[in-house]
Amino acid sequence: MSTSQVHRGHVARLPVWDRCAVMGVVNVTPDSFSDGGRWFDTTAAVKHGLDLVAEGADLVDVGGESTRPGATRVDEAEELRRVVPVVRGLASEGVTCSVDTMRASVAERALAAGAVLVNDVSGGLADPAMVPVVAAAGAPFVVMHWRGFLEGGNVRGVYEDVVAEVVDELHARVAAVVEGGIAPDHIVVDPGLGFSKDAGHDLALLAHLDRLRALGHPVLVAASRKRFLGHVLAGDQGAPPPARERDAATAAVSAIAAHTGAWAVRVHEVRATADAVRVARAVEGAR
Ligand code: PMM
Repeated sequence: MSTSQVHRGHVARLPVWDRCAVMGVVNVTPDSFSDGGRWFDTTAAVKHGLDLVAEGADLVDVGGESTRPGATRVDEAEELRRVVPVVRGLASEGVTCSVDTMRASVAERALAAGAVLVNDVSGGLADPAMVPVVAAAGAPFVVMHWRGFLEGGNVRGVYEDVVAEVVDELHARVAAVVEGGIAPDHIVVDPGLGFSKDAGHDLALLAHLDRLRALGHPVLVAASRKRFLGHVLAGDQGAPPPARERDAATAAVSAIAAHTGAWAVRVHEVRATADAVRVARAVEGAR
């Protein structure tokens, strides 16, 4: 087998994987859109994270606030209460942890508790203290494409050319984050599937991941159980299957994303995606 490999980039201070990495999701929330309420208790959440690693997750993303459309924000004390002990528990078991938060205080405390990556769906826009905190910690940072909170529908989801606009807006955001002191080799970009985007937008972005890769940063793809998959599976007339019945479709996206050079995929159900990224790697190796 040849060792030819797609160049997917490498994030400073994180382990190096020779294939697309698998980021397993632990949502410590009562209301996340796809797995809300199931891992709300600290012990159960830590156990779930360890199970995801046993199933093949390379890193585990811990979040305490749902970003579901229409979700109300949790207060800071509650988010800290949810996230920090779970990060501490997983990191103490040697798990590579990221923290999914829009709050600088939560990022800071999670980093102190052992998280090694900050995943901010607002790319630092929701909290002006976020970029300085991440820069001071020297931590890697996920910059997701974000046009604001999703209150009251999808009013910001209007594009003439979704791929060009997302690439341009991410480019500008990355420049701002670098200006704020985060080193370029610490930055991951993410198209933000489903955030101010409809199914057509999400599919166009997946079809053009190469254009995101051209930004020169590793790309994270988080399609897991999202609305656009329900839309694809339902067809034109049918009702979309519920979120937990979208895992096979999620694994299909993982294979496509891995094949197109994504650095990592973020998923709720790890097992099938762990297989998908390994198959993609084997296919690369046979080129
Ligand atoms: N989507 C959700 C949560 N966190 N993080 C990144 N980087 N990219 C995403 O698209 C993203 C995210 C949506 O919430 P879920 O955990 O309930 O699926």
